[in-house]
Amino acid sequence: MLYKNPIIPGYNPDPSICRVGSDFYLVNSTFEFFPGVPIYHSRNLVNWELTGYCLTRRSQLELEGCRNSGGIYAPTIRYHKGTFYMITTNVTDKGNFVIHTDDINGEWSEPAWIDQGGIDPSLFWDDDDKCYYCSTGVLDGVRGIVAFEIDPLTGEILSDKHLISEGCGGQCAEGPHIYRKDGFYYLMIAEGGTEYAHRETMQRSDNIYGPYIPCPHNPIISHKEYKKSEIQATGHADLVEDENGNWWLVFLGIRRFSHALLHNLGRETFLAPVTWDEEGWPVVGYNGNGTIELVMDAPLPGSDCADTIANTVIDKSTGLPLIHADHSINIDFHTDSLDKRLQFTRNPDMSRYLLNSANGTLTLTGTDITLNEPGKSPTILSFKQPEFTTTLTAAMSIKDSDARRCGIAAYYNNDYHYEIYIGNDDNGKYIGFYKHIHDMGAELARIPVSREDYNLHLLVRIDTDREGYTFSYAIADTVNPGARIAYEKIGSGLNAGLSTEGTRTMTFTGTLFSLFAENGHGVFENGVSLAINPDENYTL
Ligand code: 6LW
Repeated sequence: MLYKNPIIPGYNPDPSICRVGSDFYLVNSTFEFFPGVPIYHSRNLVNWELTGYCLTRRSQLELEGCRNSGGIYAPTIRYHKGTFYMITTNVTDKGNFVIHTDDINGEWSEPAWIDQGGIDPSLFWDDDDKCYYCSTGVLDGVRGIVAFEIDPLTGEILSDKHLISEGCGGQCAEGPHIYRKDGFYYLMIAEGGTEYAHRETMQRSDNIYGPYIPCPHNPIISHKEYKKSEIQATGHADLVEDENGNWWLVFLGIRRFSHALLHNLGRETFLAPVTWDEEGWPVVGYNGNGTIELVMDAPLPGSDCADTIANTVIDKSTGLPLIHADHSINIDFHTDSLDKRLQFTRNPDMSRYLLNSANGTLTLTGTDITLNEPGKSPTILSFKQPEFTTTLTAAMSIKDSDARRCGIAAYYNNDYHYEIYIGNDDNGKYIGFYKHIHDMGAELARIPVSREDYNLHLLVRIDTDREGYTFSYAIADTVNPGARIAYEKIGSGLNAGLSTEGTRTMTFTGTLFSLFAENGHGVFENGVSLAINPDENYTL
């Protein structure tokens, strides 16, 4: 059965996965964004639904003053005897902590902090039910992967600490996970750093504390030498076995939007089938060299699940069955609670976000914190850009939007964003377009709104492709952006200006579409839609 990578597109890095019966659960890192650690659910590893978050309370996730790409680093999700565990690092708070729940769709516990530095913590239960912790760390001055026995409910350390690996020759041994198979302890690690040298290695031992021996064909996955591939920086993986005994690897990767070594969608979640060779070592994918493709053919699980039945189509280019995944987004404001896909930047003041399900409006009340401010929580709600070629449409009330600025941005962080907005100043209302890259920011267009149009609506349209973002607008007496209306282009910005490689500090996130308001009210009407357009054949 064919499927398309990435399976969870857009800024969804550092994936970890577990299975309970026929249900797969996957989590990602979220850095400065709140709520933290999304939980995705699937039965076929291709159609994923965002069901909620692990960190939904400030007592679990303190992001005050969090730097860009601070906060929540790589998580691990595991299930053991009726309880789910999620362990991760808040680099802005007290470091590594573990939470648990018996209901994956309910509330999670308060953090149990762990007296161990480093990042990328993981948990492993041995056959005797003992639980072990591993993460990056330094022991007796040596940097590598540290492991010890732990109480997964309290975070109490129950044994001496052991340095079990310094990696298999790459820098930055991180993202460790331990698995038990055929009498061996397998230790899988990301190495090379999360950029273009990223790769995944495997080792094994008959003792959990080692010594570990490396897989003879390490790295088990790497695009370091696969320069022609759109997919790069593959690594930070997790393994899972399905009910049919087939194994799967989820891992992060990036997609270049052109031949340049740049990516603007963030590190995304990819999937590859895994087989085990005669010596008991994992083989990732079918290329025979640890590389993967955007379209892959594999024995996906859940062939009889509703999602597979509903989404199986015939792939035109091969004539083979393919499980389609729809990554378009339709956020409706005629609801009593915010769409789960919307996230805040750092901890929000919820009094500044008001949904009115009766008239289908979302009112944002902006403070004097603008999009440009570092380390703060502006009035902003964002969802992830999942593909290169998209069209966003939205509507705003001109008369009710009295904010200094309120509108919609293509937003990476406070240093990198392009936005169209309703502006209010002493001369009245106007439509503005602004770009901010590094320490350079400018309003590049300002179009006055005539007073007789104050009762009309601003229709916003943002068209994206592999080059950039084109912002257009219309002033109309409808809130239906799909109505036959002439849109006027107001400005554009390049993907390159919102790419991770170009950020002035090391960042780990990706471009979002963001509703925002500064110094007053921004009233958004009906909802926000993001259509996915065909991505014409291109050669990198
Ligand atoms: C994450 C580390 C990494 O904790 O980048 O891809 C860090 N690997 O393992 C932030 O995502």
